[in-house]
Amino acid sequence: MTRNFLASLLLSLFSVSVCDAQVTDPAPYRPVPSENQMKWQEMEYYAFIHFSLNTYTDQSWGYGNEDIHLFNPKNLDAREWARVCKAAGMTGIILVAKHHCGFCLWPSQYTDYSVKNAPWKDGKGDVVREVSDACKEYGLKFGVYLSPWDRNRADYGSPEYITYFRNQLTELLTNYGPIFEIWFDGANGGTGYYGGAKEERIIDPKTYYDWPNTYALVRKLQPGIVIWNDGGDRADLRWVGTEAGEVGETNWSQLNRTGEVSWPMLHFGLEGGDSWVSAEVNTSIRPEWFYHPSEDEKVKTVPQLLDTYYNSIGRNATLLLNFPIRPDGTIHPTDVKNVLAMGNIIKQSFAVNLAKNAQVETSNTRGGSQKFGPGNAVDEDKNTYWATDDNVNTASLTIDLQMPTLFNRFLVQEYIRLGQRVKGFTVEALIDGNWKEIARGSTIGYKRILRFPSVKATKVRFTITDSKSSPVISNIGIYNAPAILDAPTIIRNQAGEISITSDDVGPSFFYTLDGSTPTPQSDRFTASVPTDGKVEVRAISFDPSTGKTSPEADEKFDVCRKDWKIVGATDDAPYAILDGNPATSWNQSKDKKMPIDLVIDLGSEKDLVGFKYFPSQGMWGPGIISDYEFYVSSDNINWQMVDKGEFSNIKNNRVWQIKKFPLTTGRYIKLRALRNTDGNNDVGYAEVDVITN
Ligand code: FUL
Repeated sequence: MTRNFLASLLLSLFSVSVCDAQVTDPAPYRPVPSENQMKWQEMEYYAFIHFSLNTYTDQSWGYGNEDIHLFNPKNLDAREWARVCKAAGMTGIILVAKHHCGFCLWPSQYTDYSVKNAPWKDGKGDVVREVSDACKEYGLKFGVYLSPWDRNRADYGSPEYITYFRNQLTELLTNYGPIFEIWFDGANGGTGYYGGAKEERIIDPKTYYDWPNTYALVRKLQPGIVIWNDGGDRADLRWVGTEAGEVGETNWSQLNRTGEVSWPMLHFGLEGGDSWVSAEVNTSIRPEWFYHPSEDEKVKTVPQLLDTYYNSIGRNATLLLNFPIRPDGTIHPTDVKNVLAMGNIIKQSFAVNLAKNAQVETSNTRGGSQKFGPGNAVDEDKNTYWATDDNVNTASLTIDLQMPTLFNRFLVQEYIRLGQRVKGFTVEALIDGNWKEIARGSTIGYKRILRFPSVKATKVRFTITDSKSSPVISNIGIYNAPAILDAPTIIRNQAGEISITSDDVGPSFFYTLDGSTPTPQSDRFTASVPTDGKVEVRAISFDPSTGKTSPEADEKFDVCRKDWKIVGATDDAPYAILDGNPATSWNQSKDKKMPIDLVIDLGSEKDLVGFKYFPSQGMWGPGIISDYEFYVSSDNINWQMVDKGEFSNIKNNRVWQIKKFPLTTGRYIKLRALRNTDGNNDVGYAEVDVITN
């Protein structure tokens, strides 16, 4: 190396650094996340654990007078829960320390309604301790759910209860090490045991808990915590408006500090909101939160879990996935199997980043400086980023894959420490010399993952088409995930015709009607299949290009509804209730007042032992029935009430409600709505069905 060359190299290095030093960092686009929110967002995926007296009573919400002696989990081993969570790729566990029934999983000194008076470990047990210890052992973070609503406490509704609530918070936040998140559930006030008063107590969730002081206590005891609160003051995180496992595709990590939060704000965030409030998708691996043996066949399948992953973590949210614990203290093997399989597929899907350290070029780089160069977007270093000049809000970055390469996932992350900016982007692929748009999205935020059918391309062009300020991109990944086939959806319409569909592109479907396992040698579904009477339909999707089959879908249909009539119907609209399609629904007329009846003529006498109600899945005025009575009649004049009760937790989890009653013969059924989840007179139904003997 000559002296001259060395000198000029030094000079050029010097001038690069001088030049880089002159190029200032992009100014933050406010609001920006706090350090606690940042650490929490990077956790991405963690578990919820629901376990309480409800586990022993088969309830969703305990009333507050459940017998404490029921709590005796013979095989509880929190290390096993932690092992599963860790192996599934999760980073933490949030334990429900106290649900609405008031029973405490730790030996609180402020109540007798806790594990200390249960037979488990002769009253010496402490589930909170066991889970926090197990988390430490497995390198997981630990969080707690403490229900503000307490249906056991005599003082609930009075100022004394707030002291009790804060005493409990203090116990949980001082005795169990660092807590990464606290969950204050939104369900608040209503009927309950309340120390024997057995009445309804209404509180104002916004004022009753004096959230500003409660938050101050929480933050003092746990400076590293994030607060989730659906019921009261704006906290650090937000609910996404559903427990179905998805946030809006457009997802801003902002809300306004004050003012009402509407459903769209929960689901999509608020563009331009003045506070950083990120989204957490909470959903259960089964339909309900607590364990119900009747749901052993309803554990989310691997494709459903993957969908949840892409619809949460892939849309700028975190995923809080719930395991309902069984009465013996263990997680059901199906839940374990599915969550581990999901974790494996995620691991495989993102194992090889085809964009890593690839050659990249851009339409604009901030100050032409290497410090903000496009290479930062493909170096897998979360602390470096590609940025454009101020006021350059549209730009593209092209990744050269060097040779035709197969892929089906595009991952992109903004450097959110400087705020969330991007409003729109496209992904194009250079296929056989031609650019083709393969995907597009709106917001990005912390992380956005797009899925599309596999393409083989030599280059990929990522274009930001709209941004609130000059974009700052910390990471881009391109992956080829293994093909996944969803279990197909089976629908039977009122005429008894079966149809089979799925969200996948290109699979064929095979089915059986005789209860046998479907295989690619079974009947192939081509057009709707007529059926009559009770029938079990089992079906699979099949990918001819790989020979792979999907998990099986299995639907049991009761009597055919061909001859059913909705009494009083003047047009076809109410028949959405009987069309077998859970996505369509019908609402009673707006001027009716509770109680509101739906009467169905079954066409002939039937031996009835139960009924099913599937609430409307719609966003607006769905009219979800919460309290009902069910009647049977032979003549539509004399009615016998055969069941009465509540659809617990239906507001947050709009799943099939199945109610059984003693055998009653009749031709007419009447579902009487006494109350809905919004306390108004809206009543809607997606599906109503009967269970016959
Ligand atoms: C809801 C509760 O009412 C459910 O029982 C469950 O705990 C869920 C996570 O939050 O609002």
